[in-house]
Amino acid sequence: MRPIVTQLPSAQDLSDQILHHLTHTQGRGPEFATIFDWRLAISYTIRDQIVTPWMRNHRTSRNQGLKRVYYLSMEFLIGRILGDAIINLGLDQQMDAALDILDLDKQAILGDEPDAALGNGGLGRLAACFMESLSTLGVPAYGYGIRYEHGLFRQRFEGGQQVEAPEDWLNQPHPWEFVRVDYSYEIGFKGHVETVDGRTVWHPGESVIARAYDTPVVGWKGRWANTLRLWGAQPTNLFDLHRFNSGDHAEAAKPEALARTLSRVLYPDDTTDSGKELRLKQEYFLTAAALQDILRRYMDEHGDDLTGLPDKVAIQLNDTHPAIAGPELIRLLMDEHGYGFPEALQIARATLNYTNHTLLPEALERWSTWLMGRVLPRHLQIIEMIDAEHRTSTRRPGHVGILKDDQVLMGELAFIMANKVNGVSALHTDLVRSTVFYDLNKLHGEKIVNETNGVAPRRWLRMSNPPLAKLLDATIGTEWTGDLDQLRLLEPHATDPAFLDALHAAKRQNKVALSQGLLADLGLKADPDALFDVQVKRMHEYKRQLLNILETIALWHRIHESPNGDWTPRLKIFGGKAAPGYWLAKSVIHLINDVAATINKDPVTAKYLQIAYPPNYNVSMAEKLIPAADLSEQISTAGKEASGTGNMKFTMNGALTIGTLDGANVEIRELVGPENFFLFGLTAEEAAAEKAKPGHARAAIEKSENMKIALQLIAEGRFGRAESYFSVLDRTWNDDPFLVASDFDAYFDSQRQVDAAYRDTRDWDRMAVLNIARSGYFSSDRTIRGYMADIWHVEPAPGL
Ligand code: GLS
Repeated sequence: MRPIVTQLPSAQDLSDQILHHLTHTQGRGPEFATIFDWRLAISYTIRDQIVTPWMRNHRTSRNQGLKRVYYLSMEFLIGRILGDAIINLGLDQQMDAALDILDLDKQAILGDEPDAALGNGGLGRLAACFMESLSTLGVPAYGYGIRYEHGLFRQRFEGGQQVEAPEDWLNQPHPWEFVRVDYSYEIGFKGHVETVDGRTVWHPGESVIARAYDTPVVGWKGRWANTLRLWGAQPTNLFDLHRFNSGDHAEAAKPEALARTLSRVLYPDDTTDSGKELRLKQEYFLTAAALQDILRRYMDEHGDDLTGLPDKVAIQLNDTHPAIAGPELIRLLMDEHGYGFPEALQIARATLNYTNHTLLPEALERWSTWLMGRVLPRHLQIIEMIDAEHRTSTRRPGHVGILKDDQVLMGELAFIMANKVNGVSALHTDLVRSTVFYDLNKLHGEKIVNETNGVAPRRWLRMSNPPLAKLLDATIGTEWTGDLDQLRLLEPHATDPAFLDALHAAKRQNKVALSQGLLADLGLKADPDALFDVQVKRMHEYKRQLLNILETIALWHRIHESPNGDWTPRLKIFGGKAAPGYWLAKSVIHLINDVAATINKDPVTAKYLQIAYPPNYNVSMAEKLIPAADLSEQISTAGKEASGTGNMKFTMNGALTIGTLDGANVEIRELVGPENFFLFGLTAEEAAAEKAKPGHARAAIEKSENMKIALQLIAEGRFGRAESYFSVLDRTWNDDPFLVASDFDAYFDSQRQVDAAYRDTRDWDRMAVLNIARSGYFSSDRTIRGYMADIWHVEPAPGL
């Protein structure tokens, strides 16, 4: 492979450039510079290095007319950029030395960068990993999203309860982006549609400008960099000067405020359909801007004949959020470029693809035809045409369709408009076929493919876990970073005592670092030799943090019963945010915090059990928690978690999993070996049958001594006023839709097996090695190769 960054700068070069940017870009002398000034100067220095492969991408892709991938996503959960970019450019050692020359503290500099939190959870983080892998593999690609001024809210706890505060990452210069004033598109909403000389014309009643902000995303070894293009909304008329001059300042600024609302906030719901007009407008804003940009680039490079579009353009819709792309592309082809409906439909269908990320019914987007008709009147007409065509062509009138009960079903729309539809794990794809898209699968089964998710090993192993990365480099060489299957070379070391000691020491180093953080932030004194048991993810009933905390309570009770027993010391760590309106999830947060407050100050159990719930879980916190975990909690009700990606990160970092047969857990278990995985609980099929039994919750609770005790202790007010969690208790006894009770005993027993296994340190470490060694499949490079072959039919740029 030809290295493209031919000459890496030396430490001295870097330190000179940093000083140059400090002076000439930041306008500060070193004696006055703050951490922030230094961070910006360092970021500009690193950005300069990315520009070379970035320009090469533009030149090569354009000159050679390469096919491109366009990834449309309402979320990109990027996290911090600087550390990842340094690693990918291969500049970590030089940068360390440069910072030594300048006498700067690397951790303080990296820690000063705010997380770019333009996403809620797995779906958004997957998009960020995909962007990195596309660059690593040298595939010409653009990510398109929204430049939200406020990313995911900040979480803090007051009296154990979640309190949300706005996030403010753009309240300071963002050194990674380039504003493209020349790439601005007008986006219309509302208004009316008329036919003039046989052509349909949409006269929008409102419009805003979408302006491009580009962030380069550099791949491993700095060979290639793609663009993440985020759209910011601008008013079409900045200001009502007449009004302003007449003294009505607030009123004069209204058009601007209205437009900006569009890109102001990320919707904080995960796996629910918010169903708000603003959300529909945001989705259209992203999609319409992206499609105008894609067509402009295509016509610049290939001329005005758009029939060849699918040969040069593959568009991926990240869930249904950008599903309006189908009707919008048809609209552009028909109304702006003069194609007839059948041809436009055919071009659009050959270009678009759709990933389904969830089966939860509340997450399947539906818009009332009334709202769709009001906000996007022309699109509703086109949706009606697509629907009618589909019913006719499949000869199934009245059967499966996009329009049902005065609603537009966005999943059906995305499916019908897609060339390929994919699920995100083997089990999930099977369930896509047999449940949500049962009818469409019968009609178009060939469309559905599986692409099991993956994560970027550069960020999630090399960057976030330096002790382990160093050990891997020393043991199997460095090539694993770009070819994660090479982790297999570790297997023979699973029986090598010296290697096991070194692995244990690497894990312990991460646990010590985390313990120091927990002491500083929460005042919690953790024992680094305790089992670190971690559940971090969004708070959602189906993810069953409740199961985890109830098991903790039952365990606490058991330790009290025999305080001199041979218990395995454990630190239970929770992390995650609840959507602000999701009251049940918020009650579980409250419960966990109250239980933690009680247990952590209990002198009888202190040696054996502690709980930590650091607030504001985000990408940066994940980078600290995951490398320090011994046990990964993946305990969702089977059939509910489409894939999970945290589960993969833990495995790669040498944590063992306690989990159900859900999402990608199934594949993790198969690959690492069932003997190296703590399995419990009902299967998806059994869970569905159990749920159908009347009174299943009460029956299961009555059977479980441990669960009864846990519920009773809560009801007695041992952790706080029982009324605080009344809704949780009531739902558990009377409904329990996610089968906490049915799986409780199996989970409790499995945890005791974990206790026993952890006491045999050598054997635990051996299992950890096998988990790492067999995790290569979960690289997002593998996932992207799958999309390239099965869905996009695209090749890396020549020479990459
Ligand atoms: C999600 C699923 O819930 C996760 O299981 C999955 O790993 C992720 C990426 O495919 O997508 N769907 C969703 O709406 N949010 C998610 O995180």
